[in-house]
Amino acid sequence: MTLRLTTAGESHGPALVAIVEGLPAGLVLERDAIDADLRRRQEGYGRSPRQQIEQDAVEVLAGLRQGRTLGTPLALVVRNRDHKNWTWGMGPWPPEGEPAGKGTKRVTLPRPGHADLPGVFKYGLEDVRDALERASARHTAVIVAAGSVAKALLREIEIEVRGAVVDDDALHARIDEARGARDTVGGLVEVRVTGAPPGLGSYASRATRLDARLAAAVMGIQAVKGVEIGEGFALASKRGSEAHDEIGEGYRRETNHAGGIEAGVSNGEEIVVRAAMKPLPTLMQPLASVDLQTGEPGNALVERSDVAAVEALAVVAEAAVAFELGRAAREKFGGDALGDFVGAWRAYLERIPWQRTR
Ligand code: EPS
Repeated sequence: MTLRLTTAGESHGPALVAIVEGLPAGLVLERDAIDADLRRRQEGYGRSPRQQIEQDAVEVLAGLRQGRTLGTPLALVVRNRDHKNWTWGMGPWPPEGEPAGKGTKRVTLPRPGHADLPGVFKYGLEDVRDALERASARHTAVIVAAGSVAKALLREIEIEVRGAVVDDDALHARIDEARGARDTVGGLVEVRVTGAPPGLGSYASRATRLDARLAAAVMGIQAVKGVEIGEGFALASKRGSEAHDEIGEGYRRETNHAGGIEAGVSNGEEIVVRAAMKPLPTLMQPLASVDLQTGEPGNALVERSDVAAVEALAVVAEAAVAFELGRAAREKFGGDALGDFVGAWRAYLERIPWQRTR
């Protein structure tokens, strides 16, 4: 038993879609809780005016009846309100009538740092828009919706997941300065998971290691260029005696250099994942590029974009981590009905001598 997530959707297409497979039957989902997470993602400082157009809300098309999961694939949709301005340029079928609205002109000047150039080469495209639309971080809206569902599942076994920007008192000032300079900024976020028991994930293979899975899930978010677990890169310059967390009463640790994961398996301490976001690549003062149609030098595409999305990343990384934790929990505790899942978790906690609360 595992959780699976499949998503689809372009930034200015009709909607974003997520299908979550592997949820137990009988899990109560609250629309308001999912919508609250979607709003948190939109609220960060430095976002583009696009966020005033979008008021993200989840629609459920399958897998849920009267607020309870059926144990069948859960289909989630978040509509793009902006699509009404792009119906000619971004409709799924060949457009009719004269070009109107946005996205009607071919984009040929790839932005350094975005999907534009590698996407065009890889897929044999003539219009950069065919690459950038799917690569856009707009996609993260459905990651947050799916993560919100995973958080509901994790709460049943008393696991909480919370993302935040790493202490950065000057973040808003940095964003204002960058906006003034027609530039962009990145930043650091951290996700903390409390209540995870020891034993999630496995050292049995690369693909089952919890740290590898968390890193892949977080690195898979747009603009993330670095991920670390616990003290991560700083551990490289420590001695073993300073780097490892001694085992004490109740098999608990006083320190948490490892960030709650040893050998790819949760050890019962808080799980700590950090991510570094690069400055966003759409610049109002564009960098140099080369025109794909003429081969001549030119300035990269300039279009409406965010100055920063670090606060949004904290919410998206929280969702990505929650989904991976949910997946690891489904693998460990299984069960078709929610009660089977929770019962297996209780039985496991009775079997191990780990002291759950300090
Ligand atoms: C993005 C560019 C901007 C962002 C978008 C991500 O879109 P637009 O060009 O429509 O203003 O606003 O993020 C979202 C729409 C969102 O909801 O997060 C990009 O190029 O990745």
